[in-house]
Amino acid sequence: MSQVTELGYMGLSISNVDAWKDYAASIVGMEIVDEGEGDRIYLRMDKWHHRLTLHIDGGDDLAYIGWRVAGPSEFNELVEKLRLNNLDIRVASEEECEERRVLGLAKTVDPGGNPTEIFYGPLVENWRAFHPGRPMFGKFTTGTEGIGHCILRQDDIPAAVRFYELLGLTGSVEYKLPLPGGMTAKPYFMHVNGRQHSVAFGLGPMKKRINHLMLEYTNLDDLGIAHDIIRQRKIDVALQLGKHSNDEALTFYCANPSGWLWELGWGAKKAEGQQEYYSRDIFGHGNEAAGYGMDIEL
Ligand code: MBD
Ligand code: FE
Repeated sequence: MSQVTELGYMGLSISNVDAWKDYAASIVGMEIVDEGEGDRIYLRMDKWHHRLTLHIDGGDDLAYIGWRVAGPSEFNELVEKLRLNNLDIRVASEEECEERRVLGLAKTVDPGGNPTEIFYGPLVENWRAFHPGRPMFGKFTTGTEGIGHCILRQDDIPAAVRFYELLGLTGSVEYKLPLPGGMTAKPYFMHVNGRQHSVAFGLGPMKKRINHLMLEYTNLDDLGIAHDIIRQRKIDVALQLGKHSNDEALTFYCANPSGWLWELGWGAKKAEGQQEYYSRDIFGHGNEAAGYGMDIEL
């Protein structure tokens, strides 16, 4: 089937590499890999060569998002399907594949203008144990569920839904949230594997391409320790600890050194087949630091 299987990797534009190394490793627990290229470092979350690439180019935003497909025939089918739907998609050179450490790669842009890559065959360094940047009780939840989920900027919601449905994701509105001024936010959540959602959008206008990246720990204590360190260091928390109604994950949202959010979580339930919607979260998620595009009452 020509559909993506997981949110496999992400490229982030950053400016302050020292702050990012400290944040990713000492707080969140990722493994830093520096191969001496000078313009980038890699972040490991499991045995893959990397899951995140930090490009030191001053952008402080999402650079690209990488969706995995199973193998070459699924890759060819999906590229063909996107072309038949009038999308501009370019199959990348061998050099570009090497750069991403994958066997096959194509590049396009989603309707929100977010650079989007389709790939198969990531380099998995099975011989190199994941070595967290700080002691961890458990691991990051990846495997068949990808690295996590993200909220992306989309100006044309129906166009975004069509695009992600072409990639093989399904989903729709999962919340109706009253906004000040009598408006209602109706965010969309879409999934493609066991993760309750891999991509979401429709929470309102955004300054950056990405509002947040959600990462999940397998062990609650790793979330607690990340939360302790964030609080000790007085790093901005946009949404306090709380539990979402859709994925039932215990999460909080903290600012990263590029000024957007990472949602750190634990305990998400798996995607279900039938549609539901909610008008609030289960508990918590109180608003704290403002200005991160999460000034909504959940
Ligand atoms: C999420 O992961 C989220 O970020 C929001 C805003 C609502 C429900 C689940
Ligand atoms: Fe989220």
